[in-house]
Parts: sequence; C-alpha cells; structure tokens
Amino acid sequence: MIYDVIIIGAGSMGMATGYYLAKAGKNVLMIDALNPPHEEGSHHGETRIIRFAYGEGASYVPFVKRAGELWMELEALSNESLFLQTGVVNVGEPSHSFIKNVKASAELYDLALEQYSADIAMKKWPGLFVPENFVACFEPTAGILRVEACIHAYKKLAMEAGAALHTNEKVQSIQAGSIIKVQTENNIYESKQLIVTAGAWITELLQTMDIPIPVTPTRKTFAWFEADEKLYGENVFPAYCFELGDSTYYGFPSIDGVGLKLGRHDGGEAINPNDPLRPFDEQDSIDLLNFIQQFMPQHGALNYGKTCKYSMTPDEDFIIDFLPEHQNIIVAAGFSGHGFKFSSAVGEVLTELTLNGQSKQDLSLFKINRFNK
Ligand code: PYC
Repeated sequence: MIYDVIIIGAGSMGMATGYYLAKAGKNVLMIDALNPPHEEGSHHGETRIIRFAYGEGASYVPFVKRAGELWMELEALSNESLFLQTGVVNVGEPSHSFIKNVKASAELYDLALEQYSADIAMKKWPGLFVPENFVACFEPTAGILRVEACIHAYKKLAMEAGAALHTNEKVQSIQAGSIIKVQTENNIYESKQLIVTAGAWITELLQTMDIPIPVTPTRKTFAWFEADEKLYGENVFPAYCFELGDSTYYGFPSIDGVGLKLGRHDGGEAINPNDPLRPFDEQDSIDLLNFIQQFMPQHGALNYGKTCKYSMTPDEDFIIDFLPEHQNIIVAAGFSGHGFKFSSAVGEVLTELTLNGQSKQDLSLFKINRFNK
C-alpha cells in the first residue's frame, strides 16, 4: 500500500501532525523507534513552559499564540487538564536581548506583561531572590503544559481519526523519489509525501539521503527540589526563566506537591543520540544547586535529577521547511530546547504545508537554506 504521508518520529511534533493530517482525511503512517511518550528524547519530565512575550524574538509571537489556541482546543477535545495558568516570570538585566525581546513582544502584540523591580518582585514572591540590577517581567496569562498528557491526548485523537502508528520500529534509511521508500528493521513502507520529525535522530536519518543538516543532539539536565508549598507551590509561585548573561536557567513551581523543578537551558555536551544518556551526576547537581541556592534560597533538598536531549541549531531557531532537493519531503527539526510549546502549531503548519504547499504562519525564520549563506 502507498500511504499519502509517512511521518518519521511520533514525539510531540510528529504526533500532533499525525492527528491533523488524519483529521484532514489523509492516509497517514507514523513510525517511531520507541513508544511515545518516552524518556529517551526531548519530551519527558512532566512540564514545559508556554510563554507568549517571547525572549527569543517577537517574530515567534503569532506562532506561539496559535499554539496556545490549539492547546486549549486539545484540552477541550480530550477532556484532559493540559495547561496550568501559573504565569511565567522572565528575570534578567534589562539590557539583555532576552528581556528586551520579552518587552518588545508584549508591546508589539499587546500582551499582558507586568514589570517589577527586584524589590517588588521579592515582595510578590518571597521565595525568590532577584539581584538589584535585574528586572522581573511577569506574564500572567502564560503557564505550564503537562507534556506527557499532551502527547497522550494527540495520540488518542490521531488513532481515532484513523492514523496508523508503528512503534518500536527504527527507520534505517529513506529513499527519495516520486514515491518515497522508508526502510525500517522489518519493512519497507511507501508514501507520496514524507515528514521527518525525528528529534535528535534527524541528522543521521537525512544522512541516509546524503543531506547534511546542522542539528546537534545535546545532553541537558533538570532536577526536582523539596519545596515549601507556601513559597513555591503552583498557586503562589510562577514558572520562570532566568537569563544570567553567561547561563540560562528555567523552571516550575511545585505542582501536585512534586517539588520545585529547575533545568539548565544553555550549554550541555554534544552526544550521539544512539548512546545511552550519561545519567544525572554529581557535577550536574552542583551546577543546579549553585543556581537554586542563590535565586530560590529557601528550597529544600534535591530529590532527583534527570537528563534529556535537545536538538540544537547554530542560531537556536527551528528548521521547518521542504527539503530543497525533494519537494515531497518536509523536515521539522532543531527545536533547540524551546520547541515543545509550539508542537500543536507545528502539527498544524506541517499539515498545511503537506496539503497546500504553504502555511498561514510566516515560516521565513525557519528556512533550511539559511545555513548555506
Ligand atoms: O521554552 O521556556 C522554554 C524553555 C526554557 C528551557 C527549556 N524550555
């Protein structure tokens, strides 16, 4: 049988796409090397931030606003709690580009944003330390997505809409052509169009067609700390991004009593995605403890830490584009640690590109050929 569309990688991006394409009446096969949601990629760890005043650049705002609408729609359709409106506070020096972009996004798109000096921020959140020369930009309508629940919700809807999902089946190679051939350990599948949303495995998959893509799989760390719910619980403490100039941290209040979560966004070591991730270690805990002791000084003991994979592009903007060499193959990759919140809208955009060759969203930031200049 020849599928209309094969999707390689059924994580956050692929699963959402599988749903929207099947809903549009396409005969879709999703193939994944594992069984999403799982802990081997970039989509585990309970929570992800969704923020609209976007520190990475105001040009992301329409895309993330659409993602927010689609998450609300998914919540209604699935009857699951997927979004928690805790607010998100962005903390850093006012001259830092991240903070400037947060403010510019809010101004340009008329987003609610409350700006606090260090003193006022520490009164509002007594569990927080903010240096005198920093500002705290609080976005009250932003919040948290329950990541595994989001993927489960899309998975269920995709199945109900008629998408096929083959799990624990690793793709070994792709052969381009007017009919594309996808070779796995067990089978060769054929389709008219192909979408590759393979996360950290994108580079090795495209390599089977001799197509280079500058995406570097990278090991990252995060951990949970015991927390006084009166200071750090979800009803009193927001999700947060700290831009420190030479490092970037992010995290979450204690949700359902699981503890304060903290992750390191910048840095990390380049990895081979096929090797087991080196587990969270002493050095990782020292790094996170240094941050939390300074900025959330009333935290409790470190409960446990985890590692995950980011897929980094050189400029940390995404890649969402047709392959220039093959106009029936679309790649969505390099989400660089800030992509999960967009995955609902990425699913919609990939569906539009598949059906119409173009999207309602402006995707000019995400062109694959920008690296050739
Ligand atoms: O997009 O807010 C985010 C984020 C920060 C670190 C990881 N993701």
